[in-house]
Amino acid sequence: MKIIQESFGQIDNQTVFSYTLVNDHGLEVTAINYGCIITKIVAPDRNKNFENIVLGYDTLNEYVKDSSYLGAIAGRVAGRIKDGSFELDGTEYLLAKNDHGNHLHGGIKGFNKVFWDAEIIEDGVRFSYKSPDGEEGYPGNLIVQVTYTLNNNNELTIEYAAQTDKKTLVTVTNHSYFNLSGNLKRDILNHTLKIQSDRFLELDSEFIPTGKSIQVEDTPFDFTSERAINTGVTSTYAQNVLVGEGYDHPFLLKTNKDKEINLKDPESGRTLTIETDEPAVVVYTGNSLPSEGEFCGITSRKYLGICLETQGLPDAVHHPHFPTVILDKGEQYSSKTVYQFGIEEN
Ligand code: FUC
Repeated sequence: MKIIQESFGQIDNQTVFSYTLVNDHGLEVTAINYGCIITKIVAPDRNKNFENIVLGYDTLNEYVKDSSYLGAIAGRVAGRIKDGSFELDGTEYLLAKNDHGNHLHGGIKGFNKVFWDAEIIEDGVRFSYKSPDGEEGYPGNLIVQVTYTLNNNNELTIEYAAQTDKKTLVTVTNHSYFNLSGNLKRDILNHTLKIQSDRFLELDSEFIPTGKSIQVEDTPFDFTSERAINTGVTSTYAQNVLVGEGYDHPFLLKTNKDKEINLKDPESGRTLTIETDEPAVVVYTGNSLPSEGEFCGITSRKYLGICLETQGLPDAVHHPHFPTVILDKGEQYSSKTVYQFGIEEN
């Protein structure tokens, strides 16, 4: 294992560093201390071609301007909060509204747009950030740590921890767009996905959960056995059409023990297996990626990447029957997601 620290650029007279974790098989993960952004993951295909398998930019400036949350940590609360407001213990909190009158991924300047302190640790890097009381409207000073480690089983582990001095909301995730074809050679429509999930959350026209969950059986949301992404993209099923032809939905995860999510690119043979202790994964197929701009020389377009956002349920604060995302003073928020990069032989 090797860890390489380099300068990635400067904003406001502050240098941003990149941290590249390289394991003994040559698998590489690079992250920067701005937004905890994963800028690059280099993994082999079945012919041992090492290529980048996430959407990223070449320069810091492009990350500063980005509005697609490329590779970043989304928080304090990942996903949407209806009307950008909520009530806790009789007090109403007004959040930054950055998505059609709703709050999305932590607001205008969420965890994806701030500088994090970085510390190199054994096999990885730990980022920490102090989010002040009132930031983007949230109560409580929140201390957050995000730790990326890599091992020789080709596993990238992301561990999240947070503590607050006042009751607040927290559920964070990583917003990497995976594209296992390598160097964005193809879009993700022929990738297959498998998820141990019987139900997904119905969304309204603003992509906010209605509160109702739907059985996946006999719908394009049935990923209990391998299914190609394009079956949902070409479907006339209302929930697929609603989000811009594709998926942008929370799937409820059945168990904390089994391998829960499996993404595969049949052509390159690359696979990604995700294990998480979170109750849900939001599957977002890049339906709203812009049709201009570039990712390292490749023109942006719909379906160029897929996000698998392990997290608490979006808008949980407005749905008492969803698992809570409230963190109280004295409590510890902690969560872990493991990404294993593999190969399926022909
Ligand atoms: C995802 C989606 C949203 C949004 C954003 C960039 O997580 O849920 O719809 O477009 O990312």
